[in-house]
Amino acid sequence: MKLNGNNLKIAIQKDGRLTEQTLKLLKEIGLEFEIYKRQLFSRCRNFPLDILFLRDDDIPEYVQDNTVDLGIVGENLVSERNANVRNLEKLGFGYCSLVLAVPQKSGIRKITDLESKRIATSYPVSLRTYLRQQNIQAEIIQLKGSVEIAPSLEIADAICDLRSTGSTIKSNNLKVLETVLESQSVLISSKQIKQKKELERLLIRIRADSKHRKANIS
Ligand code: PRT
Ligand code: ZN
Repeated sequence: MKLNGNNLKIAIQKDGRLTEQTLKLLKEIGLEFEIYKRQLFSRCRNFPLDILFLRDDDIPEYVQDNTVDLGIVGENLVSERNANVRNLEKLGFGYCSLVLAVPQKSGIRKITDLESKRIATSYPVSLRTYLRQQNIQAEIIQLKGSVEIAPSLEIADAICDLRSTGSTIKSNNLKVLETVLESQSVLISSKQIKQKKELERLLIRIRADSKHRKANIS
């Protein structure tokens, strides 16, 4: 099976924290499709849409470059990539915050104490922007994963990482100093979508669904 050039293309996370709820959302709005293992994409039976399964890291660029029309990712990733895309709708799942945290016994008690300190993160762009706004000069140590163990390895004085329940921060004897940004999953689109009518039809369904979900929560 090949991608259909006339169909809308949406990129979603293949296998991660957002996958289950993203698929649930697509099913809830009435899209009919099957997923088989190792398949790179699925075609909807009842809507001109192809669903591509990708690493979340690649989604903002794919949407920006118009390789795909739409994507579902965390807002944190959209800002980290400075992606030139449209944010169409917040989807109400995948909530987390990017926070600065320090060891519980650290002498760092306020943001300005971070001056000249080493901060480990997988989000260097967001952190750099934040530090610049706060007028703080610090050394950014970029790590791909396991950022929370950097202080106990003495390679950093603080970390800047995503937090949802807070249990990772706690179990690593860290405490939150400040929130850099709040995030949830978001529907993004390319700025050059051709299938405007189909997009509008899809958006109406997604907006109705997220309204319904938000109403159930409150
Ligand atoms: O394989 P792929 O590249 O697609 O996935 P990934 O491993 O890069 O990303 P994944 O699946 O971990 O996260 C995808 C998105 O989920 C993120 O970009 C966020 O938008 C969102 N999200 C929500 C989170 C969290 N909550 C979260 N808690 N992403 C990561 N975490 C990590 C955090 O980095 C830390 O290690 O969970 C740990 C902390 O969790 P708590 O609950 O202990 O606070
Ligand atoms: Zn990723």
